Amino acid sequence: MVTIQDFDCSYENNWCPGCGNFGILSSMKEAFAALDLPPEKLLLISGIGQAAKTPHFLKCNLFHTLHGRALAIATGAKMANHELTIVVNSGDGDCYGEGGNHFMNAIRRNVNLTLLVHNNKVYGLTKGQASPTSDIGMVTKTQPHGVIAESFNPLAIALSLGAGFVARGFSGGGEQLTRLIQAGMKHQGFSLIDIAQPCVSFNKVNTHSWYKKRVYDLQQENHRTDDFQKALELSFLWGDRIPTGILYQKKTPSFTERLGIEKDGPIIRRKYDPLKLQKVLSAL
Ligand SMILES: Cc1ncc(C[n+]2csc(CCOP(=O)(O)OP(=O)(O)O)c2C)c(N)n1
Ligand code: SF4
Repeated sequence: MVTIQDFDCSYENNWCPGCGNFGILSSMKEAFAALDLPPEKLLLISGIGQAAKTPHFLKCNLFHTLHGRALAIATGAKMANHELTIVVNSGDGDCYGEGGNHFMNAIRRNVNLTLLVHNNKVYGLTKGQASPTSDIGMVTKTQPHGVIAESFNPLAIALSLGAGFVARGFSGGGEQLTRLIQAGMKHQGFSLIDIAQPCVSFNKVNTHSWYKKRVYDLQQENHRTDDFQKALELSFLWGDRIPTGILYQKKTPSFTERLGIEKDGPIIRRKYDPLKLQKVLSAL
């Protein structure tokens, strides 16, 4: 039986005390153990940032790549070995800014992986500049007159691109966040969990207590996760009430199913045949 301790690692963690990332890390370990997923079957992939450091603090396979490029690497890894369970940790800057193009195309392809976006609404690692999800008017050191661009809405964009699992979590959500991560990982296709995460050092607006007053669980309202129109409506709800939970879920063929590569087993286990390559090259 897999336990939480199987993912423990001794790498030094220097996130600020009180950072929302700690709650996400705990829920990840709990979800992996609850799914009875052995560390060797799990691959964590991340880009650059405070959120992207998360895989360092877990004992399993990991690939720490370039800023914004985690989903591109994850797509390749899934093609090479579709039997691996892949989880991507990304920040709102990393995923929706530098990696925005990869975000859209991973959804369109329906790559079977779980994307956890630690959304603290700022660039944390580089000390608090505005990110794509900063609210209009937000004052930062580099936007002293307030952000002038409209905020990026990841849930609405994911829904409009056909994502089959779209959810919002809260880093202080404890058991609910663990449940969401488990559900996302069980979903056969692309799953997005955008996680509201306070940055205690650089976001003095969207604090832990600010979220505590506003977040509510969609399960309490008997939300139907197959209602696309309702999900789209909920994706725009941000203010006094912030919905958390699964907004929308629908199974469609995943990337590797569409490619038809699953039936012959993972590519990494197939024999290399130079003659086949020669044939392809000579036909060019
Ligand atoms: C191509 C590139 N551009 C910029 C940087 C500098 N940089 C490193 S981390 C970061 C911001 C990360 O912010 P976010 O993804 O929101 O994650 P957080 O640190 O808030 O968790 C930036 C701009 C970089 N490393 N590479
Ligand atoms: S700067 Fe913000 S995101 Fe980074 S560790 Fe500190 S609180 Fe967390």
